[in-house]
Amino acid sequence: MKMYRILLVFLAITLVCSVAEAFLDGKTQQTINRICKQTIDTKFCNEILAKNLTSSSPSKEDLLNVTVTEAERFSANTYFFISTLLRDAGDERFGLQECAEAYAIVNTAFTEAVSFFNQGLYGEILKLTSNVSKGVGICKTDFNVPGYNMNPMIERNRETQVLVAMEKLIGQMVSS
Ligand SMILES: *[C@@H]1O[C@H](CO)[C@@H](O)[C@H](O)[C@H]1NC(C)=O
Ligand SMILES: *[C@@H]1O[C@H](CO)[C@@H](O)[C@H](O)[C@H]1NC(C)=O
Ligand SMILES: CC(=O)N[C@H]1CO[C@H](CO)[C@@H](O)[C@@H]1O
Repeated sequence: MKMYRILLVFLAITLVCSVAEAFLDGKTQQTINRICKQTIDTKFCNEILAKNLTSSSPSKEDLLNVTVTEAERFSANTYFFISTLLRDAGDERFGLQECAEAYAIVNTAFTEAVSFFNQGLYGEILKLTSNVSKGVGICKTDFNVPGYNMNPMIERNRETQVLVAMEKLIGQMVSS
């Protein structure tokens, strides 16, 4: 009886996992894997696409749409996050102030990317990626943030780099 119950739980877990995995069709999942392997955080890249796609067989444009939309949302959120950190920052404000300036640049570029996407100007999106990289470079992470063991901007910068790499890779796919 006990064995049977364990087996049942195991089956239920397997079922839930396979349903979650099987949402995207095989070809789409392959494409996504190929894109995400070229970024520095495969898991984050996969999550962005898997969680936000609404069709199981999306077009390349759908992939780009999710990417530019999420990139803008992420950078706006990061800009807001930095402003909340600045409120509590003491003497070490300088690093955070630089990151705020950096993410103003990143956010402008990601916002522009959404606007280019809506106009069908996919090639223009590629030109903005250097602005994002430059912005991320301005946000140094060699300072302490009160309340954090590790500077939270390290992770934010990494995720921004993933998003801009995705815009570049998927933008090239769509505009070629
Ligand atoms: C992009 O995605 C949004 C929803 O996230 C949707 O409203 C819009 O129609 C999409 N645009 C295109 C061109 O597919
Ligand atoms: C990109 O960077 C250039 C040079 O710094 C700047 O002139 C331009 O306004 C930026 N574009 C966007 C959309 O951020
Ligand atoms: C609109 C929407 O569902 N956005 C989600 C996209 O994916 C990110 C990362 O997994 C989620 O945090 C968002 O909620």
